[in-house]
Order: sequence, then C-alpha cells, then structure tokens
Amino acid sequence: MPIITDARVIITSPGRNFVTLKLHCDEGTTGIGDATLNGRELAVASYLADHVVPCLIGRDAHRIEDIWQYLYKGAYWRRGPVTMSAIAAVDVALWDIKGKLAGLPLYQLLGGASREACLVYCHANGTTIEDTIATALAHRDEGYRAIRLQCGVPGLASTYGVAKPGQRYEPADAALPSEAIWSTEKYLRVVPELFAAAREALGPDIHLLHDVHHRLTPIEAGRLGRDLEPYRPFWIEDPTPAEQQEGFRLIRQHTTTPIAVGEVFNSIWDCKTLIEQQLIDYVRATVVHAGGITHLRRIAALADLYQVRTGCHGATDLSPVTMAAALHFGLSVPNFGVQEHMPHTAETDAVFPHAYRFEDGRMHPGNAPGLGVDIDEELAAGYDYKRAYLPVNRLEDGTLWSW
Ligand code: GCO
Ligand code: MG
Repeated sequence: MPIITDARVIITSPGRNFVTLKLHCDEGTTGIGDATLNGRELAVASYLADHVVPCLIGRDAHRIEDIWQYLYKGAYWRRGPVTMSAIAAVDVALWDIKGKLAGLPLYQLLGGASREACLVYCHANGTTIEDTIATALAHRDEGYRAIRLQCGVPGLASTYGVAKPGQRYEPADAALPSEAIWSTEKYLRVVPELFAAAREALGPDIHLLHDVHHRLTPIEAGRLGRDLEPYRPFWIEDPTPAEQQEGFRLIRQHTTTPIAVGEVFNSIWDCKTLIEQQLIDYVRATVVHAGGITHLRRIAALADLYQVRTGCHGATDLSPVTMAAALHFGLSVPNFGVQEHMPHTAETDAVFPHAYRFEDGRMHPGNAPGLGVDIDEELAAGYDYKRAYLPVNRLEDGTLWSW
C-alpha cells in the first residue's frame, strides 16, 4: 500500500494567488490538490500545514473515504469554506495518486465517461450592451455553445463581471477591498435589454447565461426571471443569497427561468432543501470548495434524484488543478449540466501544465493517469504571494450590500 510520507503546501502567485497541496508516497508517487480560497488563501494554507499535514503522514493513500471521514468528523468542527477547501485538497490529491497507481485517468475510476466531453460556458463581458454582444459573437466563433453575458449598468461606475478597459476579469486586485456602488433598479432595467439584443444577434441555438451574484431579493429575482423568459436563458445564477434556502420558493412561484446556485456552498447541507424541494435546476458547488471529489459526488447523487444537474464553478481563482478535477467529475456523473470555463493566463498555465483541452465548445480532461495536471515547483517558487481581496458593494446611500 502507498504510504503518505510527506505533504507540502505550495503558495504561488502567477498573476493571482493559488494554494496547492502536494502529497508524496513512499514508493515515489505524488498527487496534487487545489486549496485556493480567493481572498482568504493563507487561512487554508495554515489549516493544512498546521493541522492536517501532521495527521496524514503514515496513512495509506488508498483509503480516500476513510481519510475524508477522519478529517471531517475528526476535527469536531464541521463544514465551512476553510475546512472544506482543505479537505478537498487532500481528497483530490489522493484521487490523483490512486489514478496514477492504477494507470488510469481519474474519470475511469469514477465510473467512466458518461459523455464524449463536457459542455462549457465562457464569459462575454462589456461596458455596454454592444461591447458585450461583440465579445459574445467572437466567443461563438471560437466554438463556444454557451455564453455568460454581463454588461455595465448605465449610471453605475462599475459592476460585477465587467472588467475595466484593458484588464482581465476576475478581480482580486487590491491590498484592501475596493468598493463599488450598486442599484437594483438600474440593473433590472438593463439586463432584459442585454438579453433581447443577445438573442437577436446570436440566434436561438447558443445557450445564454447570466450571473446575478447574490444581489436581488427573491421577489426581485422572480421579476428578473420573468422578464428574461422570452429570451430563453439557460440559467440565471445566484439570484439571491442562499443561506435561506426556502427563499427560492418565492422565485419559483414567479418564473420558469432555470436557476443555478452554489459556488459559495461547501457542503451538501447548503443545498439539501434547494435540491429536495426542486427549488433550483443546477447546483454550482465545486470540487475545491465543497470537500473534493468525494463530497461533490454525494451532492451530485442527491441532485440526480431530483433532476437537478451540475454546473460547477470554474472562475480563474480556482486553479487548473480544480479545472482538471471538475472535468473528470463532469465527464463521469450522469447528471452533468455544464462547466464554467474562464481560461487561465499563460503564466498560470505554465505553472500548472495540464492534459485537459477545449474543442468545439466542450472540454475533455485528457487520458493521462490521475488528474493529468502537475505543478512546476521551480516556476511556482518565482511568484510570491500577494495579498488581494475581492471588492465590496454598497447601495447608493452607503449601505453595505452583497458583492
Ligand atoms: C463565477 C463567480 C466568480 C466569483 C469568484 C469569487 O460565477 O464565476 O461568481 O466570478 O466572483 O470566483 O472568487
Ligand atoms: Mg458566480
């Protein structure tokens, strides 16, 4: 049996911060897992290095389920993004090791491919509706079949999803959180116009998505969903904060627009009611923040009973290690829906060489044993950690709001 002899936490910042756990086994096999929690990276790094690593040394790397239970139940303090990201990193690294030892790509260990490849959606952002449509058309020409649309809101200086000219999205760019101003009234006017223009320009076959980023109340979300119905969105995402899961019933009473929720979820308990009461259509919980492959499979299995499909988070603050894991997971689960795809920078891709590939609007994890992604530690060591925060949002009168 492969015994874990060493475990190291690698922090690198090739343009943005990533935390990676690398496990070493006595017979030389290694495995990696992503532990990045955007804006709170060092908390997970410490959780791993100070509290988890000492418990791993000497364990049988094949006992993935037992190690998961040990870390979850054994800590006494359950759930939460820091804990669950740390457990995820261990879990994914163990699956990577198991795949390498079996000589099989991870999806084969998860039951094999349920489809040829995973449908992915990209982002089209723009300050104006016209800019957003132009970007969407360019993405369609690159082969994307599903496109998320976010545009600036007239009267607001900045808004979620829209980069400043010349900058890339996703931000986490300030030594202290920057502040943005939000107006629900202004926002609710522009989104239906964006979707009308997009449907007109892109035709009926491209899937159109939108991220509300937790900014509406349930009844406002119901209105937005209803206003968008004529344009047949694939989904609206995070229409309202989901701590109060029953709140989604109110949205359901007002619209047939599909709802996707859950990039901030870290356990099955965050979405149990949403799934069992069929209040959502897609669950966005992802490998790194929801306890790894082992726990995400449990969420997907529950969701499958209720015809809820997966739509894993895949922004650039999730490292290529998570992208690979999400693709193995997505390829294998019966109720896969779609996978988010924000390409990483060339700098990041060089630090994390990987086997996954994009073709014709879909992605495949590749057939390398294990995850099919590695970390170039020498290159990684050249990029020092730099504290960076996500922005905060305030209403026009200064009230703190959801970002
Ligand atoms: C998405 C997300 C991201 C998050 C980011 C936070 O749908 O891709 O909303 O844009 O804001 O991942 O770290
Ligand atoms: Mg989102």
